[in-house]
Amino acid sequence: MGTPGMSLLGIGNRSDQVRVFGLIRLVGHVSEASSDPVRIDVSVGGFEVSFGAAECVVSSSPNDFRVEVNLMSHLLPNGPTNATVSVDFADGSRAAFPAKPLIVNNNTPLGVQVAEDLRVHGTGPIQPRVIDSKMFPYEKGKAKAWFDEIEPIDTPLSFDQPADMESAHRHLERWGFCILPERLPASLIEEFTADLEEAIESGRLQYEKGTSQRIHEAHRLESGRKIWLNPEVMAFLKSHFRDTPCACQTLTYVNGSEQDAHQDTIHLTPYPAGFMCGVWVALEDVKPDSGELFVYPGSHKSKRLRAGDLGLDKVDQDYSSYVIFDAEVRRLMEEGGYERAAYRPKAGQILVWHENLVHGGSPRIDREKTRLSIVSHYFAKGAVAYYDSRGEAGALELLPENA
Ligand SMILES: O=C(O)CCC(=O)C(=O)O
Ligand SMILES: [Fe+2]
Repeated sequence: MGTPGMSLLGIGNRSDQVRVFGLIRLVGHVSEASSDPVRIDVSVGGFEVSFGAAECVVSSSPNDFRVEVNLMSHLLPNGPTNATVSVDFADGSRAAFPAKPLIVNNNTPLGVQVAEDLRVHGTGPIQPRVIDSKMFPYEKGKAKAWFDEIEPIDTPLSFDQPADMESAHRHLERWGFCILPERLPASLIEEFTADLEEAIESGRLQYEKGTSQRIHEAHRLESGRKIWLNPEVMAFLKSHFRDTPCACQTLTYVNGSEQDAHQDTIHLTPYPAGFMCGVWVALEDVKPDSGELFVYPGSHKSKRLRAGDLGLDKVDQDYSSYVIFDAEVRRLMEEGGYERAAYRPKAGQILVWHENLVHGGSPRIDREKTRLSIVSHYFAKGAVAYYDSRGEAGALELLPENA
C-alpha cells in the first residue's frame, strides 16, 4: 500500500494566498490514494469540524481527488492562524495536508457586523464545499445595506452623464443604476482593444469570432486590469458601499450577450443583500439593433430571487433549469409595471448597477454590428461573496493599497 500524495492547500478564490478576508475556499489535491476517503477533519482558529466525503470531496479519477472546504473567515480571530485538513481513508489509513498559514483580516465595520450576524444565525467558520443562501440571515440579520433602507430622493430618469458624483449616487439609489461623470479615456480603450485582439489571435483568451460568447479573464491583460481596478470606479463604489470595494470578475463581449432579463443576485450573491455592483463600460459607441444592454429602471426594488427558494439545484455548466428563474423575472417585471429601456452609450461611458437591478442583452437584430463592452462585478470587502447558482465562494481581488 503506497502513501497518498498530499498537495499544499491553496486558496481557490484569492490571488493573495496568505492574507485573507471574507469567504475563502481551501483546496487540496490527493493523488495515488489506495482507498476512498471517508472522513475529512478541518481545524482552524480553535474550531474543529469533521465532514463525510460527500460534503467536500470531488473525484477526478478513482485514486485522485480534490478536497474543498470553505472558511467563513469573518468568524476567525483577526491575525495569524493555521488551517489543517486531514483525510481518513476506508482502509483505516490517515494523511494530512501540510498546515496552511493564514493572516486573517476582517476589520471593516461591515465585516464586524456580518461576523455578529453569522454567530447569531449559528453559521460556523468551517463549512462544506457547497455554499447556500440558507447559511445567511437575510431576513433577521442586523447588517443591512444603508441604500436599501432609505427612501431615495426623487430624481429624473436619465442615461446621460451627470454633472458630478453626488448626482450619480442619487440616481443609483433612486433607479438602481447610474452613469458616472467621467468616461474611460480613449487611449485606454485603444490599448485594451489592441491587447484583446492579440490575446484572441494568440489563443490566450478564448473567443469564436461573430458569436455572443463571453470572454472571461480579460482582466489578466495589463490594460484589462487597469479597467477592472479603475480608481474612479473604486472611489465611487467605496462611497456607495461605505466599505472597501473588491473586484470579482470581468466579462468582455465583442457582440451583444442576448442574455435574458435577470437579477445578478442569484449569480453574484452578497450577504448582506445589496453589497455587489455591476459596472458596464462601453468600449465603442453602441448602435441600435446591435444587441444593446437593457435595464428595467427601478427594478432593484423587486423581490430577490434565490436558487433554493425557486427549487433550483446548484449548477456547473448547464443552466437549462434556469427557465424557471427567467419566467419568474418576467413575472416580477410585469407585476411591478417596470419598463425595459435599451442603453446606447458613447464609447467610454461607465454604467453602475445595483446588485438586484434587472438587466440583460437585447436581441442582435443586425448581426453585423459589434457591441464591444466589458462588465466587471464588485463586492464590499466586509460582505460574504458567493455564487448562489453554483454554490461557490466568490473570487475577490483588493486594490494593492487596500490589501
Ligand atoms: O452585457 C450584457 O449584455 C449583460 C451582462 C450581464 O448581465 C452581466 O455581466 O451581469
Ligand atoms: Fe447580469
